[in-house]
Amino acid sequence: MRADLSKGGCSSSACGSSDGPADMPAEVWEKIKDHPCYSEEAHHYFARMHVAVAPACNIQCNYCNRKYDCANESRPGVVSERLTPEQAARKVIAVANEVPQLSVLGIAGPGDSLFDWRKTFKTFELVEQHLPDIKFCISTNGLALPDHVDEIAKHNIDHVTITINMVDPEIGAQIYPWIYHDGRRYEGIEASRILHERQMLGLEMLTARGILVKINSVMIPGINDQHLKVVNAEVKKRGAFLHNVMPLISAAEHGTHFGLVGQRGPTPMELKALQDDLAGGANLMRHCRQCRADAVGLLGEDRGQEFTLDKLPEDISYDPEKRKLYRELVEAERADHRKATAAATEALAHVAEPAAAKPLLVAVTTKGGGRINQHFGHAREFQVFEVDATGVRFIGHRRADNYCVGGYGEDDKLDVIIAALEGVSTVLTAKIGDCPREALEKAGLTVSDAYAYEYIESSIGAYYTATVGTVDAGRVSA
Ligand code: CLF
Ligand code: SF4
Repeated sequence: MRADLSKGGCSSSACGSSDGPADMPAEVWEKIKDHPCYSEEAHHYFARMHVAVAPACNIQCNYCNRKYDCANESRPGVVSERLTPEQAARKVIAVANEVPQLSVLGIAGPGDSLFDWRKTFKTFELVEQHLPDIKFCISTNGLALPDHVDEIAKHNIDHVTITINMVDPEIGAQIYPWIYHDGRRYEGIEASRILHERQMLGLEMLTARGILVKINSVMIPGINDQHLKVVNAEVKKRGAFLHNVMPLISAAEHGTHFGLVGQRGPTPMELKALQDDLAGGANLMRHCRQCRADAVGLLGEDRGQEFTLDKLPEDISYDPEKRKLYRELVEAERADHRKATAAATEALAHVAEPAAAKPLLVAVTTKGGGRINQHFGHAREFQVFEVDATGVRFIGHRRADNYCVGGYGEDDKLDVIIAALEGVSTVLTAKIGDCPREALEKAGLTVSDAYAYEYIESSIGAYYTATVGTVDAGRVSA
């Protein structure tokens, strides 16, 4: 079972709330502690699955092509297998039997979960009968939200995501060409005004009922990038629990309006600069992986292809044992991880000349469990952390194609990785071959496998302390 702790997926520490049980009321911690999107810590250990039961949508976003899934909570350019609520319930049981990390069932399209509300709620109703301990989560554009808040509360859906890209309809008109509301179609500024009012009303109604609301915003350079500071303040005022700023992913081959007109997405450093600017506002989520509407597994991994309809047994019953054992194991591991992180923070307070020490960006390769436990050649993404005398903070992930598939590397992929690591000074990994090590070092990066299988935060802390040196009885020792 221990192996499950490090199987697949991302891990990091800063999406969702990076706070722990001591930083919030017990009832809130209870709601987020096993939710991989709402708790940065939980995403090391717990998995979500989405079921694609809601295909229709009531608005048009300029970053969406209807052929594909809802790009509000999903990477554009991928299509999910549509399911009926009955098929979805069967799939949830199959996944729960095989993936002990599973803690959350989300409905994130492939259209809007609340425009197709009958299918969404029917799915939750069916799943509830078999897995009473799974958490429910939905993602919506918010237009139909105010009409369904009571039903959301009735189904114990504690987590709702609303995609809010603007609070100014003039900016909205550059993102949404039309909406369909109350039996008619609206365009331009009027469409965005209605959408904005419904989003704010829905947000207020949810928070008034104690439902945790995460806001997703798609960062679109030149359109809403600066405006997202205002969005952050407005949603914070209305009680949003988290704000997740996601980069626009835009390419002509996706066939979206933005893709076709050449609207670009932000670079990783532009995204980081905006997130840094938002510090002090609504809590930021930085570990979003822009999942598919049929994603299965830890964030950053996608096991959806193991559970396609043709692979699901007709008759299936739920066996809770594996998930129960896994949870017990995670409790112990989490406590250990927290202790190691606290010790690392304490040690960092003694680094030399903290005021002069510039924060370093360190990338790690991990399969989950909060440890540096992945071979460089197998990494599909890097977790990036910032470290200085005040501590180690997760700041995001950088996607990179597998450098090494089948035991050999490809140089052009290595170039992609080096470009993706813009701003990063050090890579900590479980193992790396001589050839990629030399290439990274030639590009100015420091590489180390000295912390293999150790916790991420304590390794980064130890690396930083060793690099910068500590102040010991008035003397600096490095
Ligand atoms: Fe799914 Fe979204 Fe719920 Fe998470 S995803 S409905 S809140 S269970 Fe999470 Fe995926 Fe990012 Fe969404 S990483 S796209 S934020
Ligand atoms: Fe597409 Fe989602 Fe926008 Fe609807 S809400 S248009 S499905 S991105």
